[in-house]
Amino acid sequence: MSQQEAPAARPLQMGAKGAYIVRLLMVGDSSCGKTSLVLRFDQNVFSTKFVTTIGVDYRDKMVKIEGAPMRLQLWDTAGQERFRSLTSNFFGRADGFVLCYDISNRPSFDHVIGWMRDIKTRAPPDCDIVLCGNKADLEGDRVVSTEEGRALAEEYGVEFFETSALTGGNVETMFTALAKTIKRRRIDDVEGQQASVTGGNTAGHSVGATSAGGNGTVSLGRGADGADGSAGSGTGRSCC
Ligand SMILES: Nc1nc2c(ncn2[C@@H]2O[C@H](COP(=O)(O)OP(=O)(O)O)[C@@H](O)[C@H]2O)c(=O)[nH]1
Ligand SMILES: [Mg+2]
Repeated sequence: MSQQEAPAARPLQMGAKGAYIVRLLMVGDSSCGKTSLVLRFDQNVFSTKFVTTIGVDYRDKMVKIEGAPMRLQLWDTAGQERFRSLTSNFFGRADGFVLCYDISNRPSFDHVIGWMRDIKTRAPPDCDIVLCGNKADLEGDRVVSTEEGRALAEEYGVEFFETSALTGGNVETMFTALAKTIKRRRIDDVEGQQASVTGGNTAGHSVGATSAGGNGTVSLGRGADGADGSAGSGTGRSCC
């Protein structure tokens, strides 16, 4: 992937109400918490009920990212095989993906590879991805370590968060980070505004610390060895 040239990013579509339209798809195995993450982010609620998502659900969430109004369209897909061909029709129009697994469910983590393959074959090359290990509150049942999650994210060059829809930990941070990455690639870079951004690191995709007060377990890509300064190339440029 490091050999690949970065594809030209399309500008984000501007909606009628003066906000950029950002299509985010929730993908991952059934019951890893996709619907719960969307509900936590959108309404700040959590329910223990498992309501099967049929096909695709949709919610709108307005956010302001670094001054840019963005209408996040959250497409909450069903993880079951039988819906797969239906949901994958939506891939081609996505701006970003939240690829979820459940830290207490090993197969859901093993299947990340398949989901990633789907994204890479069907999604636009300039989409951004975040890998999201959900149910971080279930520490006692954890079977996927944070390091494994982070290592896989690094391998793919995508951002990584552990979240809990139950406690709300890191949920907003994760969505905001993805929106910020998309904003930088699809608005700032496209409009050639890097030079005017203060504080350096404009290419910066990534990451690390999104400002939104992440408690808990944010961790990203290349933090550990200080390599995250290498912004522009390779790793941070997630997709596809
Ligand atoms: N402990 C815990 N349970 C969760 C969390 N997120 C979702 N769940 C539960 O996991 C089940 C499946 O969640 P759901 O959001 O429907 O998963 P989806 O199939 O991926 O949309 C439900 O019983 C939720 O209450 C979480 O962060 N922590
Ligand atoms: Mg669901």
